[in-house]
Amino acid sequence: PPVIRLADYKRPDFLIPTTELTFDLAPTATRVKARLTLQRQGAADAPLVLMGERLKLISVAIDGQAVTDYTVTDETLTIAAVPDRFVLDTEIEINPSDNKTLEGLYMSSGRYCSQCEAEGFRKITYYLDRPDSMSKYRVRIEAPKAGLPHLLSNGNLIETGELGNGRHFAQWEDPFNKPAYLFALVAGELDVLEDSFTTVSGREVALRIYVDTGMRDRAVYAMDALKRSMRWDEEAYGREYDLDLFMIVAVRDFNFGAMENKGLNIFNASLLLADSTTATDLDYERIESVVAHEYFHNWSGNRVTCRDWFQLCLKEGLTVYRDQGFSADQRGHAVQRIKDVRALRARQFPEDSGPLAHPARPSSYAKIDNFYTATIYEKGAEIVGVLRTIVGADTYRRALDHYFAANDGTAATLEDFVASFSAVTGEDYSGMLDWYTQAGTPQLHIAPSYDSVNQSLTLHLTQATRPTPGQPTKTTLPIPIRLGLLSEAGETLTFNDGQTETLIVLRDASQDMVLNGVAEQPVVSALRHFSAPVILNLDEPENHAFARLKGDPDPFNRWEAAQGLARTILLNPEPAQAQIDAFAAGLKAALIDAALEPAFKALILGLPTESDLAQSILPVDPAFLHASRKRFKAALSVQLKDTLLAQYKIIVTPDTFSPDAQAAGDRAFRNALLDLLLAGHSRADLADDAQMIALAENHFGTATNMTDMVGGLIALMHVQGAPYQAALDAFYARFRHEPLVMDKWFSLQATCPHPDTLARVEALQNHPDFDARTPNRWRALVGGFAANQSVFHNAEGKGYDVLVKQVLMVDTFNPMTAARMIEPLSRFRNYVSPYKDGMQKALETILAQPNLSKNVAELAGKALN
Ligand code: DPP
Ligand code: ZN
Repeated sequence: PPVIRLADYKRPDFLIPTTELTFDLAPTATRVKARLTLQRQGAADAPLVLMGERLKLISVAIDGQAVTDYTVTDETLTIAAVPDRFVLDTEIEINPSDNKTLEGLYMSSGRYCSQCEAEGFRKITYYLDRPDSMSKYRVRIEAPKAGLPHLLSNGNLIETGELGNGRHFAQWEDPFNKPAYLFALVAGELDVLEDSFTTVSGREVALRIYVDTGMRDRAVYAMDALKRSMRWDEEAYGREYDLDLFMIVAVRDFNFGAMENKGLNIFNASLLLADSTTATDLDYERIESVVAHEYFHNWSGNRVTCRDWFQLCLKEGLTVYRDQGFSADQRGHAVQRIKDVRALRARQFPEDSGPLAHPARPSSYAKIDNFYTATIYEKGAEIVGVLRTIVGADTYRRALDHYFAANDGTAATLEDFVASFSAVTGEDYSGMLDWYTQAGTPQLHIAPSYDSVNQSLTLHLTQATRPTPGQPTKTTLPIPIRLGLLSEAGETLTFNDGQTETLIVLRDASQDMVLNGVAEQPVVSALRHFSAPVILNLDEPENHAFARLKGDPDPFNRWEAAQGLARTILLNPEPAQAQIDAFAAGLKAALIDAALEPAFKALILGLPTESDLAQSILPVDPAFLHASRKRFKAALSVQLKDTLLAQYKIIVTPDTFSPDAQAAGDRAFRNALLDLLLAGHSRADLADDAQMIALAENHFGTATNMTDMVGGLIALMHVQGAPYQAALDAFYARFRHEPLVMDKWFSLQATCPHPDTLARVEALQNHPDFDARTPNRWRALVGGFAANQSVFHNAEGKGYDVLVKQVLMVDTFNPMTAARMIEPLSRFRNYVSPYKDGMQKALETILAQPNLSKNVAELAGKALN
């Protein structure tokens, strides 16, 4: 497919100061009239070229005069000779009920809704559909009253009224300039949960969350999260909300998680609706963070938007960083950091080391939809964190205040963002731009050498980044390293006259750093709180990691020590018993440590996953990794049984459910304990195991919330057979009419790491409740399966066959969603045969398909290159 390049950026030839839209809604024939005021800012002879796709053009007029001299292609409307200032009227017709791309205007459960980011607005009307084309919008929606009582769009509701013939209208006006990707329209039958918020300056904002009829109670948590987000953004960033009304609508069919349309956020229902019987703690946690994320976009994204889609990370990286800060304040900094890093390593590190690696600011793309990636979002957030660590919290806040003030109402670039830091400090941060423009995860190597005579520690620091596609040579980056020292017994060691922690910024390829006053052979605790998104290689004997596990005051590095020790064992085909014993002892000490929170203990119990391990070894043999992990978990289960069981029994489930962090931490720990207990005790024919199986069945059977039900089901996966099937059937019987819970039912089965899962997934594709047109359901089954390392990587290639079939089928109607499933095949070169060849063949089969979408063609092509 043709490629768009950052280097070719040109500002638009025309400005559109105002945009007036009139919608006449009808499921198969919606009419959209657009009246645009246009002003030339480019060359005098530049034609007007508007984007438009799948639109049936009815009429065009300039300054009231019908125009017939224009050219229409599949993607554009061109009018060759136009005045310097004029009013353009167009009318088009679209078919929302037939729009399964879920971009533009479409229907979900009988309701109209829209998704315009990145380039969906061009499926609604002819327009300069690019983020630097900002306009003031007035929107009129006309529709039958029956079935469509609510007619919503951005901004403030100006007028509503009757049209006769059982029809009505609503008139909306958004006082803020915005790019087309932030436009939204919703119409339908909805229940509304109402509340209000008083801003820091005393303005009253009406808050409304619109949900499916009967679901109002499930929006209560999201409303609470919204109000906390609004307060937090005032306190942490000085950002106040700017309209009198803030609305959120939940829809079932949605390509993304959620969308920050000005004043009218639209959410995937899975990220908005929750109650204790249908949502897990993870759902609550994600709802809280996504509600915050979309709300925070009101400033980082809407008030200051992106000049072009290459700058996507400007709004996404910054907004993820902001929502992570919010979640950390709500739920605990250490636990949040561990979860964020775990997600970064699970999704971004693999992307950054494979054929789809791209910088946080890419230099070219075929479809921008393909760049809503972990790199843009998660690495983008890490880069903001790197900057903040380097300049410090106070300077960061001043720089952000400057950024919002200086760029308010504009479409900005990453240069503008970085320049705000220079503006407040007078220093040069251009090195930070390299973080945005360079792909690949830097490798940080630390070689410590201790001089006992001089009591000094020399740290030899080096950095290097491997080549990535299109970037054979790499530059060095500013890497902040938070560092402290421990004794081998795990006590904090001071250095440099009583210091306990220091921040080193490595800017060159190598640098020596000397710490003085180090009284004994130290254990280095580097990259505390994961101070930069790098891969750390630290030269040290193994007992040093045990010292950190035991006593590092930085909880992140304590968790990291356990991960590293477990990884060493898991990657060794024949680990020494002494190694396993030592790990079990270290783990036990952490589990019984009353000073550690349960949420942290749950995380420390989570051994590196098979996909984590796949990044630490070449070539990857998924069968070996699975067997190794299973064996190790079973060994720990047997060795630690008494401790695990005792801890399990200590945690009491309170009578009333609370979704708060502490209660969720207790549940997470209890479920992690159960999982490990069952990992080594799942044979019904052994008396000892029968007891543990009964425990898991009871855990599932008596669960009073979804978190514990899912925990019970996961524990029963170790058992398989009748107990597992009985639980699945009970779950289905109880929740078959709850779409969000049925998504879990599909996903749980698809992620079960048992060889029978392949046959199960093959059968589930034909289950009456499976529906590939609803992205949530499709991702639950197909995405869950593709992430299930040992099952997806089937030696006969049967797992790949399932994926190929599903991707090609979904690509015919929803390319954006289909393309996201290419990634699991992309790192085929890392795998041993026969997987390697099977994955490559799967990609070739996809690429050979006639009429492939640009989305899938771009990613499959890159993966094979
Ligand atoms: N901008 C959205 C988000 O990241 C994605 N469409 O929240
Ligand atoms: Zn976002």
